[in-house]
Amino acid sequence: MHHPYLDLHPEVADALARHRPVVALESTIISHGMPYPQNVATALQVEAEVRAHGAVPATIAIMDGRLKAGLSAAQIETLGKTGRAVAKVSRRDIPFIVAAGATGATTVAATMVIAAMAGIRVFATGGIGGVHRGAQQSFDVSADLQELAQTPVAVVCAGAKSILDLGLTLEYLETHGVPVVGYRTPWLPAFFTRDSAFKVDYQLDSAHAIAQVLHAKWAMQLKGGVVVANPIPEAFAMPRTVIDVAVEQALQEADEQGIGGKESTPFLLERVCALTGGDSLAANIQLVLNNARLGAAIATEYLAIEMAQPVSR
Ligand code: PSU
Ligand code: MN
Repeated sequence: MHHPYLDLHPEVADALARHRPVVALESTIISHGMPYPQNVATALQVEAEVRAHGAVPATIAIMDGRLKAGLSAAQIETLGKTGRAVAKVSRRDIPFIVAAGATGATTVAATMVIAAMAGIRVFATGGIGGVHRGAQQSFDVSADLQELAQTPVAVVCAGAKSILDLGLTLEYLETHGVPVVGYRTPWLPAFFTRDSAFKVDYQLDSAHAIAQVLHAKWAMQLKGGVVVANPIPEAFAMPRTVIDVAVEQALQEADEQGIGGKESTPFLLERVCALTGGDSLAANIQLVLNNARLGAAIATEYLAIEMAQPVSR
């Protein structure tokens, strides 16, 4: 799909033109979600994993004012090495970064916007933003949730981190008509752990079953996306108590330092990572790879259904 502000990487353009599966990947996780150099290594490994499972990766970012679907390894290196000095771009920020000719790492929300522009329907990442704890006072609700309410992209994630209020996040998604699917689980995974105290709306056990729901939703022109929650592989899951202690401390530090707005999530991610040491980083990397594999499978199944019964746009 041609758009004057958007550059498709040749490999992505070719895949879309030939109706081959494409999986979108975000870049805030690279610049703001993991330390260098593991962030770059992980981003490249995730792309390789998508390829190994039969789809083409399209890592999304804004480079020098251009929206990009598909990056070179050098561009991924730049985003990872520059780290938090790269602008964190959510929906509201996109036109400012473009107008300034600047470079930005896209959140789940902004990645969905650009993926939809490119005609990409499936996106894999680590965790989505959500309703923050204490949102009753702070009003801190990630723009990711509102994006899921309006933009037709399926987001494969490992649930949401317990830095968030998972119950309120589910309530918000329900209000806005966004379904949460558990892949082979009835529980909402909480990123580092395979389950939480909350149930998902629907459990589906195959990529094909998920693709059928996506196709039905969009064929009926029901707007918005779907959250596909894929639990972290058992071998890499972390003890809940370890995570809980780190999250509590990170939240307290954020409160003491008056961290708010768009700084809140990157601050909490960094503190939880630092407080739990290398274990949580290793877990984080593995769950993203796991989501890349499921994303590739869903994109493949979706395309097969879409080829037989095109969604009228
Ligand atoms: N959760 C994670 N890792 C991440 C993010 C969230 O476990 O890297 C990033 C994603 O890019 C997500 C963004 O879209 O944080 C949400 O930021 P905010 O809460 O400011 O909307
Ligand atoms: Mn926020």
